[in-house]
Amino acid sequence: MKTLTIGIGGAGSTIARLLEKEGLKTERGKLFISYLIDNDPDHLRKLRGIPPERKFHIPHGISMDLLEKKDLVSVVNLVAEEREPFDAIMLVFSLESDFSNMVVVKLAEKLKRIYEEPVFGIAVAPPVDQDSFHVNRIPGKIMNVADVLDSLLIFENLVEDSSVPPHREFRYINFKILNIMNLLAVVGESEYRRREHSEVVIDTSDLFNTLTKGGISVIGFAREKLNRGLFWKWRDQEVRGEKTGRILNLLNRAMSTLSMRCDLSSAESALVIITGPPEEITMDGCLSCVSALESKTPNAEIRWGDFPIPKSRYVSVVVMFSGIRRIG
Ligand SMILES: Nc1nc2c(ncn2[C@@H]2O[C@H](COP(=O)(O)OP(=O)(O)OP(=O)(O)O)[C@@H](O)[C@H]2O)c(=O)[nH]1
Ligand SMILES: [Mg+2]
Repeated sequence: MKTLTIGIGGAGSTIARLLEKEGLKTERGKLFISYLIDNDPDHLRKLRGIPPERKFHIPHGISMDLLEKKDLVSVVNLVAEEREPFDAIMLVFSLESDFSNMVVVKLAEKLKRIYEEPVFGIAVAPPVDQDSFHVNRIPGKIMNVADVLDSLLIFENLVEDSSVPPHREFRYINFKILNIMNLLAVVGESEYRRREHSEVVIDTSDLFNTLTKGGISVIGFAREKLNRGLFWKWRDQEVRGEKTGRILNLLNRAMSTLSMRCDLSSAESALVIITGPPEEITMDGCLSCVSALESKTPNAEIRWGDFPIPKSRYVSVVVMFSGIRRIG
């Protein structure tokens, strides 16, 4: 899947630039093409690697009228000149910032009038259990932006790994977003599609159909490095049950580190993707994941599939929930 990514505000533009710079590249070129919008021109200048013509400065405190009639019209006109074909538009921003939220709503409305492709949101949010002015306003802001987007995927600015120093926390979250988006983008890319090995093939339409409109979406990811020395094929004593156990264990880990804490029982849809070398992915493992999800999300429509990557040294599980109405 190729996405036209628009980073809005300080957080959004930093993440969008990371996606273009470190995001996957295939024969079709980069999977993320990024445009950056911010009210701080110095910040935009610092984000190297994105051509200046794809960076927009929108002055702080601009009136809504001017924003809609002038600045965002220029943004949309420039984006419309993009000749690379893409499958989705992705607006990346921080829910905390009023500036970003205003731009997202107005920009999404304009883009949806021109493009048939879905317009998704990727938002970072302050930890939901903090009691502050900003946090208390998050649910209202979610409703506001979720209304205009085809789906809103949220990442809490929360680092579960205590070895990460405070000044590296944003970087850690940004790389987490990068890794997850790379994985989602690769699903459906034909050169990576190994139909011959797959138990159940998953593609971009499964992804789009899971990302429902309204409410929020969250995602979890866990992986395990395979302990393979030289000649592992001859020495491999693992039995089938162990592989299934590993997959289920990864699912549980993925569910315990969801991108935002929320009430899963309200989810409308769920998707689980198992990746790794084909010999490590068992049908039993996949089906156990599906039943585990069924019990956690009784009302959700569940999609699943595996994504074999021959010779990969990792087995990983990605799980996504959408249409969630209750956070915290
Ligand atoms: N995950 C992540 N969060 C960030 C990053 N930079 C800032 N944030 C968070 O996002 C919040 C909003 O910051 P910005 O995106 O810079 O805000 P803005 O849209 O530029 O709006 P202003 O408030 O006008 O600067 C901050 O309070 C931080 O908590 C980043 O690189 N990654
Ligand atoms: Mg800023």
